[in-house]
Amino acid sequence: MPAIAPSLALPCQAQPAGQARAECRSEITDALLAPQASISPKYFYDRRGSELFEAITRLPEYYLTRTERALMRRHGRAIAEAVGAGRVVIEPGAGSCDKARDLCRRLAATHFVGVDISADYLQGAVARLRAALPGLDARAVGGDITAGLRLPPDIPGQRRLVFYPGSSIGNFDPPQAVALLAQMRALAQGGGALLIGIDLPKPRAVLEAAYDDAAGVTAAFNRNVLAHVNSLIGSDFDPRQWRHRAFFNPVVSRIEMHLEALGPQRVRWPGGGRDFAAGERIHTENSYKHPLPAFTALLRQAGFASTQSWTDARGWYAVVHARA
Ligand code: AVJ
Repeated sequence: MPAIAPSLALPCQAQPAGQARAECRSEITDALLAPQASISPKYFYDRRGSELFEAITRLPEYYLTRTERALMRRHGRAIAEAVGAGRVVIEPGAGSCDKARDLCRRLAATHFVGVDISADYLQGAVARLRAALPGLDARAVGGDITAGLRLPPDIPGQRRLVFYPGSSIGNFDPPQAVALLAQMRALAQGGGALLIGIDLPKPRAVLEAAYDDAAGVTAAFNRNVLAHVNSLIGSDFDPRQWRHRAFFNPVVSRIEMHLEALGPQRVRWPGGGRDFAAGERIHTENSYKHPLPAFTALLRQAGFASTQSWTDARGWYAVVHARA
């Protein structure tokens, strides 16, 4: 499995100190020392990285967030009908819970479980959700669905809806995506379902602009991963010496993000280091753009049966409902 895919384990900052931390360290340094150096995209999201991602979602070029929101509004009634009322909504990577609020209201959901690595931020968001929807039993769970999730014991096992918006599934290579989807299906067994957002293939110029915006926010987001890695492993990357690169790779239908050394770089960390030649790259992210039929094939491989989907007029994005 390429090191670039977010590993199916907790990122460093969520690990307790000690041995796990050492494992994280070597996970990062092993990837940096591989012939093709890489950093997993899960390390984008420190505090600054999360803020930069929020800013990305508001960029004119980054159509994903607003296209998904418009789709969910436009087809809200049909989606609610397909999903059914009175659901237990479980959202991995819930973050601000903004998307969950509209959905839970429409579905008259009974329960909401937000799951996120950064539990502190999530607590606040879930508290706001509770205030907005007083009938909803809303909980915050710190953790990562990819690491095998443990839900509070009083969360009903029936009528669950796993909600995974935002096209985050695109960060995973197809075999890993299937493994993650299968875990979501296991979570929703017993009459449950998945509601997931995916970004679709579209003209290359549109895709590349979305990942290399004119204001340079995505470039700052990409370079910030080096500052985060510095704080995690004690390395001395100079983010200003690395250039943001984002391009569509049509062979595997994905956007790739890399950081390219502006000049020769000597990077050191406790116990090791690496020299990079001018122009050498560190691969930081893949963002797959599966055609809808290819994605439903992944869902079938993960064991999901019937699927129903909604797409915007331009065919840029889809929301898919799949029964577990
Ligand atoms: C959060 C994974 C959906 O791939 O579009 C945005 C992350 N990277 N700009 C995406 C991201 C660069 C985003 N996901």
